[in-house]
Amino acid sequence: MTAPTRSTEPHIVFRSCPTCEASCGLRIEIDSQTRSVIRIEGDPADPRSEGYLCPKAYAIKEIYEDPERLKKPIRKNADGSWSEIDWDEAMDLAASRLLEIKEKYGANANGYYIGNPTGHNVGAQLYLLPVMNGLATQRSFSAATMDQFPQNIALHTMLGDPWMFPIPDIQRTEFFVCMGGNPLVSQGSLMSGPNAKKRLTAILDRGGRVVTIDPRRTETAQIASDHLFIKPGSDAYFLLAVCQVLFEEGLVAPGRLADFTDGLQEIEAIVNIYTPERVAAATGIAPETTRGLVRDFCAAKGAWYGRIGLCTQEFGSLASWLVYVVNVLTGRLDAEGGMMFTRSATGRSEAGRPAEAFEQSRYETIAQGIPEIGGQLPCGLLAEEIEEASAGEKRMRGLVTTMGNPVLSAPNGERLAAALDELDFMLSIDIYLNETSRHADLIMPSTVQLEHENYDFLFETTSVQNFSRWSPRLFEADDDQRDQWRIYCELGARLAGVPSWEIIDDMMLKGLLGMTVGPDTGCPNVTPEAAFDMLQDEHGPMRMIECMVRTGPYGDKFEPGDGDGINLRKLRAAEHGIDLGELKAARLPEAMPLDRIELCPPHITADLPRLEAALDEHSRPDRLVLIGRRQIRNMNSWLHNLPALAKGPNRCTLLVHPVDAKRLGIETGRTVRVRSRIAEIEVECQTTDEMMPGVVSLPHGYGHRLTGVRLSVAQAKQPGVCSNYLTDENVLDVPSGTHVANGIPVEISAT
Ligand SMILES: Nc1nc2c(c(=O)[nH]1)N[C@H]1C(S)=C(S)[C@@H](COP(=O)(O)OP(=O)(O)OC[C@H]3O[C@@H](n4cnc5c(=O)[nH]c(N)nc54)[C@H](O)[C@@H]3O)O[C@H]1N2
Ligand SMILES: Nc1nc2c(c(=O)[nH]1)N[C@H]1C(S)=C(S)[C@@H](COP(=O)(O)OP(=O)(O)OC[C@H]3O[C@@H](n4cnc5c(=O)[nH]c(N)nc54)[C@H](O)[C@@H]3O)O[C@H]1N2
Ligand code: SF4
Ligand SMILES: [Mo]
Repeated sequence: MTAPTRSTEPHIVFRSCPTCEASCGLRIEIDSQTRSVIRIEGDPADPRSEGYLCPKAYAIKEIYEDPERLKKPIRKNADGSWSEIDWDEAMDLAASRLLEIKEKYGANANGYYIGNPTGHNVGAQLYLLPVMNGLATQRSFSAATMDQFPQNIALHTMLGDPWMFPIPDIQRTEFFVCMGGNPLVSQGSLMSGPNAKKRLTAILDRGGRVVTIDPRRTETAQIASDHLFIKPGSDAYFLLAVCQVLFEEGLVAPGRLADFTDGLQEIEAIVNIYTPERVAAATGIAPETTRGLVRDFCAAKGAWYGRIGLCTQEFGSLASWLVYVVNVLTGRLDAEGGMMFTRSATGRSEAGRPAEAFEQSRYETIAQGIPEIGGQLPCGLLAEEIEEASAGEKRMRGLVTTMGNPVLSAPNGERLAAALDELDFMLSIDIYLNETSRHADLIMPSTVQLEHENYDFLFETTSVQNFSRWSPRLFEADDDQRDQWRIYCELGARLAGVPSWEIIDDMMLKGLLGMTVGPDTGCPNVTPEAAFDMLQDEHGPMRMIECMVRTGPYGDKFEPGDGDGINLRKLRAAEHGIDLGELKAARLPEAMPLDRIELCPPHITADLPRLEAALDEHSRPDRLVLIGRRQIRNMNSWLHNLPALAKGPNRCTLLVHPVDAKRLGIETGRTVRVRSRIAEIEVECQTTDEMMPGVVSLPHGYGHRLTGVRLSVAQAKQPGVCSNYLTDENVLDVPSGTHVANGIPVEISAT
């Protein structure tokens, strides 16, 4: 039942949009005969998106149709040209080269980099393990260290689960503080909910306030009730001052959280010296403004939220942690209208799950000895780990990049591009011959979203409303295409010397069943063997999802009959998804793995001296720093080859405040030179008072005019320049090893 039968009539299929976290419901008219999409509209019957969609809804159609999308593995010839090869040959080549490197130089001579679309593809998430186990290397890199990793670290050390994100209850809040996020463009991150504009406007309509704190007057700021400019990278100072005011004015009121929170006295001692006056020069926010905001927030039912602008900055962990601290001190964590926790259908936030110990410094990078944190190494250090000149004999010689484009997305892409050519072997699992995969020896493409089923596995844990959603496959792929999970499973089997991928798949499923059904589990009336036989599919990710959903909090527990519980059959029949209701309050402490909230985790507070030492530098009035900018028609680096999304004028422009522009002698339309410590680029300038003076902004994900890429639309329509050539890979948020993509010191001059 996974594919629609081939009918001659055009017909309507419903699925969720896999392009951003919002996961809007789409109503798609298709012609199965020609395997083509006729029309995409918002699905009015989707309980979450109610018909909303954004221009990127067309991405799935255009990716599916893109003539430059790869469908078969291609291998690089000695002269640099590419030839298609079959899957068996491709798998043999990849496994033999990676194993050869492992045998000759040790497991750590291989490494991998995992990119963002992983989060949008359930098969990719569930089946990474066989590849990771097969490689068994410590050289693990991912886009996380350019993204949410500081939040993972804060949650891991405070609650015992790095993935237990508190989500703003924007449906009920009366006072929403949004720092370092632009939900009108991103559609909400770790706050997944279609139509952010409608949801935020509703707060204002019910008499509430939306306060954005951002160095740019963003699209979100323009509909908000209040906007405060803040100097990039100074959020931790500001949030310490917020806490100082809470204590000074007797506004600390953790409520029921006090019963299971440690560190309330410690935080008071920490924040004591950070008066709004002391940090005002660093933040650019007047002391009375800070005090007024704190008083108003405490007087209303509020949620205080921070996102990527608070993560990928010099003090990302401190800032991310302090957002949670503010919510605890004001009793807003785990409370209605505050920051709440989802209860996912796949059972990943249930009581009783064990705390995964927070680990760090078990090993280090070769070149500089930068410690591993939570199993990750900073992704911008990939290059030096590969270079013979930096890492010598112990360098990385084999690399797998999958669903990622680090040459554009990670710091210092120019250095990375050169380093990739030093590798003995590189495999890219990607659908395009792009800035990163052009360096590979072999590219394995997966099917794309319309060619496989999906389940919103990650975003049911980050949604502003509980839901469970399966999406159908719309078109059968060609016989010789492979789903992402199959590629992983097959590669994993070959790396492990297991005769077939089916064995690996069954082993994984049986492992899962062993933990979730049988005596001493939530499903005591069924044995793992019996449950195995009851599953709908023969293989693949939906089998695992079926197991998780049936054993999860809303599941049928493998009980006979057609009770209220959900199962895969019901999910597959629910073409608009299943609404599981509003987020519920008071899930703590049961739903967190630690017994008590650790308000001041030593791993994070150890970074406070670094923050204190930087106060004078941040207070300097003459700093000029660069921040990023997301745009409606982009998704990081990879939608620029789609005609509908690439049209229009050049979007890769440097925004500069008119006062700065005048001082620098530059103006709109002029090409200007931007120099950071590591590089210099030239880019078109656009002046606007949206920017805070002293701050300039450039979007990331551009820079497509490199030789050897097969992205003709992107190259012709939106080539842009790569902002990450300016991102210094050696400047890190210390507790998380996350890179600093916001607040990069730059110099600007006319060309
Ligand atoms: N300066 C700056 N840099 C940033 C950021 C920033 O704000 N500023 N943001 C960071 C963030 S948050 C992120 S998440 C990262 C993203 O970093 P990456 O994940 O490295 O980059 P993407 O551009 O998302 O690349 C996605 C890749 O996946 C491929 N792909 C897409 N769909 C499929 C598929 O179905 N199968 C396969 N096999 N491949 C597929 C695309 O062709 C593309 O090569 O960028 C980070 N970089
Ligand atoms: N259209 C579109 N949607 C996307 C993406 C996309 O590329 N395009 N990417 C997706 C991904 S991978 C992610 S992770 C999410 C991210 O989702 P968001 O976090 O909402 O992303 P941004 O729009 O980058 O918002 C970051 C904001 O932080 C501000 N900022 C920069 N530096 C600082 C600082 O030091 N302090 C403060 N307070 N603010 C600062 C920036 O001006 C910007 O407004 O979006 C997702 N959605
Ligand atoms: S907001 Fe996100 S999920 Fe919704 S249509 Fe646009 S890209 Fe798709
Ligand atoms: Mo991201």
